[in-house]
Amino acid sequence: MRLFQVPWTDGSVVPAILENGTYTRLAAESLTAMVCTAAASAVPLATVVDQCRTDDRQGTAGAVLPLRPAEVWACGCTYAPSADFRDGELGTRDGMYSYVHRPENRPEIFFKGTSRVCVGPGGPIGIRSDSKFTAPEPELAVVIGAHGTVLAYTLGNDVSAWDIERENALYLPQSKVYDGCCSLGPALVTPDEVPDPYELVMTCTINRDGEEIFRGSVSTGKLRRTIEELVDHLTRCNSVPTPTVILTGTGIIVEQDTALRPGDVCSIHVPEIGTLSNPAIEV
Ligand code: DO4
Ligand code: MG
Repeated sequence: MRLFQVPWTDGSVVPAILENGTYTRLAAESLTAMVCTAAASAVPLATVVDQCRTDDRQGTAGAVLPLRPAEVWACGCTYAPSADFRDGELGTRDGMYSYVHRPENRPEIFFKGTSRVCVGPGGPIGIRSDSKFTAPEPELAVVIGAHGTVLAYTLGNDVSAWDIERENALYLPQSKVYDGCCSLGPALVTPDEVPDPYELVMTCTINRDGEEIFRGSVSTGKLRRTIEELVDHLTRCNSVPTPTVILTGTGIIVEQDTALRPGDVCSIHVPEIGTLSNPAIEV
């Protein structure tokens, strides 16, 4: 199932399911409420959706932020290019980033924020005014409930002020958490539609003044941790609320010559999930 928050003909924003090009309104307050119901009653999100179907339909809709996560956490250096690039920029070949990349060691997991810092499709992602090198980080995002159950997948952009992180690793929270640092969407996709989350092909582009200045792609088959392992580490001794989103790390690296500038449009695409596009602004 592909689930969206969409502006409806009556002017409200409602949860809806997209099937055969038509949106069917779901009788619930929001997808966030439906995810909470699924987690609380320990049933798949698809079951809750089936209980909420109505006869109210419309053909087109512009999607907005599909979920208001209570918490967003992000995993780092789960793909080799991220660990190699970061160690390389610090002039080391096997440094602290490669250490957390190795599966025998504890993964890197950091707090990315709450829904306060999240935008949906079309919403502006932020470039800190004190950063000269802010880059998108396209990532598979997993929506989990309080007990760590995977409820849905979506796409996430872990927008990061890399120059601030590079100056000193202790600045990581400032490089990662600020207004518009995270975009999510366009849809929540139920796990039955993503039979193998390690076989997704993700593409990221940056467009500037109508010209594509960056294109990169990666398969989630290159993710060096399992989703279960990341969820297990996150929820160890840490009772996360429903809904929590985990960003699983970036396998696509944008270097300084294509750092984000205000007005750029960054798009992340995975065929099974959709396209998440966001313009960048200075914050
Ligand atoms: O180690 C810093 C953050 C890495 C990260 O966000 C990623 O690899 O996606
Ligand atoms: Mg990241």
